[in-house]
Amino acid sequence: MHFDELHSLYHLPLFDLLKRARAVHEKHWPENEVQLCTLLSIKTGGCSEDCSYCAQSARYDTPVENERLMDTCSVMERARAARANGSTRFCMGAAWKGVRDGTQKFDQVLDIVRNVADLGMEVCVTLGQLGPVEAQKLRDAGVTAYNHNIDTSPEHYGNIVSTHTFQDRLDTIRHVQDAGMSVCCGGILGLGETVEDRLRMIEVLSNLDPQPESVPINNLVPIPGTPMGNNEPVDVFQLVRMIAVTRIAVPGAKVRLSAGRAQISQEGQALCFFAGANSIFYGDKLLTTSNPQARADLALLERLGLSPQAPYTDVPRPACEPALV
Ligand code: SAM
Ligand code: DTB
Ligand code: SF4
Repeated sequence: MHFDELHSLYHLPLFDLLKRARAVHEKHWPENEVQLCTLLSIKTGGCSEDCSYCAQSARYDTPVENERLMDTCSVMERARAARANGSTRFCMGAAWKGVRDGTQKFDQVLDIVRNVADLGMEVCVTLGQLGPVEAQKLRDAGVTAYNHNIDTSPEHYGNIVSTHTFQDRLDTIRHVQDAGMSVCCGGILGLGETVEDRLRMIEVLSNLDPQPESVPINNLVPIPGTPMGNNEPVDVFQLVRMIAVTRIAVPGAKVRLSAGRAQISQEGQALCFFAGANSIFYGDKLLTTSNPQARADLALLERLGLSPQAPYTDVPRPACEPALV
């Protein structure tokens, strides 16, 4: 969609915008379901990049303790627990600039992916930049979706990151698409951007070909010690408008109400679901920050008459499940 159209939609009276978004939502997503995704940080902190919102950049003194890449069996334990709790998508994040074929860490990630893929959930990873070879190997190992956010507008990107470019992000997304994985790509609200920046971001997302399979909308979780640590929270009605515009611009995507949900009231979240959000991160922790309690989320969905997207059940036993005696 073109920026001008997005701009007109965004500035409609709120209820008119919601009505438009709702019609698109009901056409594409009539089931009243919300996808539950569990996140796990498989390698935490010590990242070379300087993304000014991130708890895991080595450039800032944040409360995060660095942790090495997890071993396959420890990841499997967490993945099995996520599946048992009803998650249908398991997303693993690593604090890296990117990955390279032929390195030990990439081989280890491929081993993790092969094992998690056997559990039958959707498998998403976010490892930073990829080339075509790495993308193909991840796909062959069983990755279904790759998360790589553009985070903000092309114009604002240089104000929040200097160690890689907006074009680098687009190049990785292209490699993911060429390898046949779904793209999960979205952004963050609250990085000191204007409403126009947010709409430019949606313009770029909606013009990806094919459009992303999922669009995470994160609200900045301000991290002490980062340049964005004292940023003001985003107004909830601006968030709702952004969700609605995203729903209209990328109608077939899961729109994921992502980081920062713990800071949004239940009423605010309900409006986001009404506006078109149909996926959340589920479980008490995001990568390094907290998320609402799983029980509270299930209770909220029930009160709203929404159901968790049906979990996958028909799966083979995973390779490193402990033997029954
Ligand atoms: N290193 C990889 C990368 O940058 O693509 C993957 C991990 S990175 C933590 C994944 C995404 O999490 C970022 O693109 C950003 O959208 C989101 N994120 C990171 N820190 C955040 C924060 N403090 N608040 C909200 N979203 C955040
Ligand atoms: C995404 O867009 N949000 C998730 C996931 N993709 C990897 C990450 C949110 C991180 C929030 C801050 C933290 O916990 O460190
Ligand atoms: Fe954080 Fe990813 Fe940026 Fe590294 S590349 S600082 S992990 S957002």
